[in-house]
Amino acid sequence: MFIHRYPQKETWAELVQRPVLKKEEVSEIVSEIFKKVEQNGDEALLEFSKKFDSAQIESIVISRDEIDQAEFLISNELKKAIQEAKENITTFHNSQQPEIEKIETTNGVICWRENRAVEKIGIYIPGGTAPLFSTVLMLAIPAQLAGCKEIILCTPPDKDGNVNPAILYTAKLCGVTRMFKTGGAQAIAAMAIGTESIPNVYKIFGPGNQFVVAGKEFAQNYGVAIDMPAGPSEVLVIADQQAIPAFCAADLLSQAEHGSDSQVVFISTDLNVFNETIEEIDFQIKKLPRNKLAEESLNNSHFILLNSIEDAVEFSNSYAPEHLILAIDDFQKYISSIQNAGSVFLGNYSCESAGDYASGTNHTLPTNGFARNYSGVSLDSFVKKITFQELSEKGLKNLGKTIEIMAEAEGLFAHKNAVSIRLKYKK
Ligand code: HSO
Ligand code: ZN
Repeated sequence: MFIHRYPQKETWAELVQRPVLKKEEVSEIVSEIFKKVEQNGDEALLEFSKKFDSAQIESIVISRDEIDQAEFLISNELKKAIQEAKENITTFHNSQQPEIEKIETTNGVICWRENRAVEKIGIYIPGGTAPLFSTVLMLAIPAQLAGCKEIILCTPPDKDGNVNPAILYTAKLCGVTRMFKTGGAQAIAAMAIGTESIPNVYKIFGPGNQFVVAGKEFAQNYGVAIDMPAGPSEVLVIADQQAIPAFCAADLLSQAEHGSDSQVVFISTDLNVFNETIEEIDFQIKKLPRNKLAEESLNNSHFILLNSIEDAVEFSNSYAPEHLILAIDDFQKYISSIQNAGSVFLGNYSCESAGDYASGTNHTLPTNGFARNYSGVSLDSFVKKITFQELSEKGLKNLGKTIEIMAEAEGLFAHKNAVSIRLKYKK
């Protein structure tokens, strides 16, 4: 934990840096994996499962039966919770459906845009210690609302060849059309290129380790789009004198437990809250099963005392956190000053976990400073917008001269003629 007491503004640029990962080695491995998947298809995926997941599986296709059995392997309580989260996420994302508005830009010239779903999308869900079935909700729900026809899911098997039933249950509930047992960069390669069993898709979504992240970057060479560039998960908490240290500590730990590379930043304008939050972290971390990961991530985290909330917001804007928690009294006053953040949590009761699971907002958000230029996943991520226009004869008469003059000035006489020929036309 790095503690900074009232650091000079000149030092902030250094504090907002994320650790830079060495990419070359990973890129080489990923490019080899893509080659193998391209050459050997399903066979390559089975081999990679043996190598990377220590799983001996016969098929990468998750059978109907396996999917249908999943609901009997999870508790009714969990099913109800997933259902409730699904409702809120559906409500929020459905409100993002656009209304088509036809605009008459000038007399007789009508323009509008219509959404069309990306027809085939792929969702990647990592395996490992935390089975992120909540990410299935965050990706499959808007995909289905947008009208994506094919929604496939890849997730790695455990060493017994099984996939977490909560992932399968949630995927079925949210309209995922086909599911496959394959993980890592090879799963990304399969969705980008296609294999005997896995259809190639047009856009790939979902989190993962550095191999998955590199795989998604590589997939773009195959004409596939990705949700956004990725990095480790982050939270920045701003706390004033009325913040509750135990809450702040819990929020910071909730992010820190994601992984040893999670980024956690705490800023306070109040010395007591600052010190007590640090004490609370020491106290709460002991009880966490994932305390080793949380501890490692906290070792690299910044705890900063600043003079004012204005300064804290300025710092946060230059850090551009994935999640920003404003545990401050008068948060309304600062909303318009927040320039760069993935998702913002207002007041003492808005914990990040709410957005991670069930309030309705999406938890797939820009990390690594990309909140400066990217939005989180939303309904828009699953559609393209097509523009339409209709000019009447009168419309072209109105606009024709303008187009002709511009075309001529660009030296493009065929363009000019496409207008002139119509203006001269006698029926
Ligand atoms: N905080 C993570 C999302 C997540 N948390 C999933 C729990 N499950 C990245 O925004
Ligand atoms: Zn989380």
